[in-house]
Amino acid sequence: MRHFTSVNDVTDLKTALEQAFEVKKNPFAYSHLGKNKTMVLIFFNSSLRTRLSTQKAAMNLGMNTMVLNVNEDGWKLESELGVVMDGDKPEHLREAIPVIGEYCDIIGVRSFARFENKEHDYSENILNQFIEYAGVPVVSMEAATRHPLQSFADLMTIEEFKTKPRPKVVLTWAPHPRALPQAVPNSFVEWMRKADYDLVVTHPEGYELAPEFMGDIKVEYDQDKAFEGADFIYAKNWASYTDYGKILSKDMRWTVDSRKMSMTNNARFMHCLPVRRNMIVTDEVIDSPASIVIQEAANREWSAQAVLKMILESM
Ligand code: AN0
Ligand code: CP
Repeated sequence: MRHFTSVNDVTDLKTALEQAFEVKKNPFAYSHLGKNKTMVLIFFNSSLRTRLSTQKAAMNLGMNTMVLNVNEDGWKLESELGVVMDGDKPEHLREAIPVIGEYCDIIGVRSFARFENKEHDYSENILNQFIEYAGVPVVSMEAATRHPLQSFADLMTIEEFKTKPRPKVVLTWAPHPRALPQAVPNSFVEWMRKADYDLVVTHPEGYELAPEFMGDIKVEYDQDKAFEGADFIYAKNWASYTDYGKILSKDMRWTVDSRKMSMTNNARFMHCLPVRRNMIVTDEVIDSPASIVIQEAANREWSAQAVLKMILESM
């Protein structure tokens, strides 16, 4: 593996999962692999889990890590080509990226959708500039349209908790006060389709995800009906794709609560975190034994480590 930006960079999902469970069982077995190698993690947006789990994964492999919070510790970076740089951004990605590449062996980058222009966000302009100019492997730590390290950890978690070979997995939209990207749901759908689970997506009208992610997955607009017989409930808010970046609903009837969970097949509750309690999910559900959000977050270390290991092994 050279870069990791989507499920398409994984040649074989089964092998990737095996590697993740192997490093989970024995985290330091490959601590020689990354010796004298450095990973730089670049954040254009906030993070708790991704920054800590990815650094930890790199350290488990013997790597050194450096973190740069663009906008806070670093120069603000211009990403558009051909602009007269007379604004608040003193440096262009065209120089910054190859310079960073000189100092490290792998770059991790987090750069969310900006919701200014749909085509621009969906072209993955920033992530693709990193791939083009870094000269070293690039790992997406959530880009404009995908969050593959999250989805890989989600897949591990479902594999660990499933009680049948092909569980019913329900991705449900839930209300949130601010506009959030489609990266997590896009990626989740992409990975669940590849895993061939029985995937159902439920959301209010107007929240349809991009067709290139949904493929032939059907939307069940009735959330109660979607929950029937579910083995996993994966909650997430996202802003509208069609009416790009808009909040069309804050309908609290979509909050995941105990009544809805009681219609499932004793489903486990999942969320990528950070989660707003009593918006996305009630305290009662997230504090119940059905909730596996902490175990899910814990797997972020192992999905990242499996990815870094595969990259280091092909260097
Ligand atoms: C981000 C999102 O929805 O993409 C990150 C989730 C991992 N969430 C927030 O900004 C709250
Ligand atoms: N789930 C996730 O990526 O969390 P952070 O935004 O805290 O990294």
